Amino acid sequence: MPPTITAFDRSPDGGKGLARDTRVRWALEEVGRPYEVRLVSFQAMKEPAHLALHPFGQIPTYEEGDLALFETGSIVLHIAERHAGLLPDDANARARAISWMFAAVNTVEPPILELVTARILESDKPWTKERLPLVMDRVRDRLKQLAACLGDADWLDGAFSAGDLMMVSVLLRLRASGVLDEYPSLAAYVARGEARPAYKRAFEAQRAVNTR
Ligand SMILES: N[C@@H](CCC(=O)N[C@@H](CS)C(=O)NCC(=O)O)C(=O)O
Repeated sequence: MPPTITAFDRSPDGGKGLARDTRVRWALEEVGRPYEVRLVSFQAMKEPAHLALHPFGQIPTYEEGDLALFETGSIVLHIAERHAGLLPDDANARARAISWMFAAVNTVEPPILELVTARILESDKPWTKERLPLVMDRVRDRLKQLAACLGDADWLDGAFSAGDLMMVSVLLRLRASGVLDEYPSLAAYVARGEARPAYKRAFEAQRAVNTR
């Protein structure tokens, strides 16, 4: 039985691939694992049946046999640990790739989410004008550090891994702000991720749902 993931029945981004089911679709495409998708409305996400799968009433979730997971980091790690293609065989390299997964969601994504919140959800608040430059500075600090780590390499640590998959997914949320273009090596890194056939399949699959 293929795993089943959940996704928005209509993503607020209209199919730009920023909803987090795209990361999970991408991981499944990278390892060549077919999957099914159950679409949920905002209302259904807050009802008991979905809350039993996701304590915070969000998407995506992942169900496979009697296993139910939430949180994209854990879902992508689960997929990467069970199928070849997203984590190196060498134990130390594997541990480093997992560190990059955590860094993506724990260190790089938080200031990016702050920026998205300030630009979109809080754009009409009187204090946003003053706050935005501070939030931008925090994002730029992280991008500068990340660009220094990447250097002129294609991927963060050797071959493409689940760490890159998570990092590219997180950075994609910055595109609309224009700040990613201030760091050409990171913009090129994200473009390399998007050019992967598995990413393209994942993107098209979520777009088909959101433009139907
Ligand atoms: N840390 C979680 C975040 C999940 C999340 O924020 N999901 C969003 C969609 S991308 C959601 O369901 N938002 C609706 C809501 O929170 O009500 C993860 O990585 O899975």
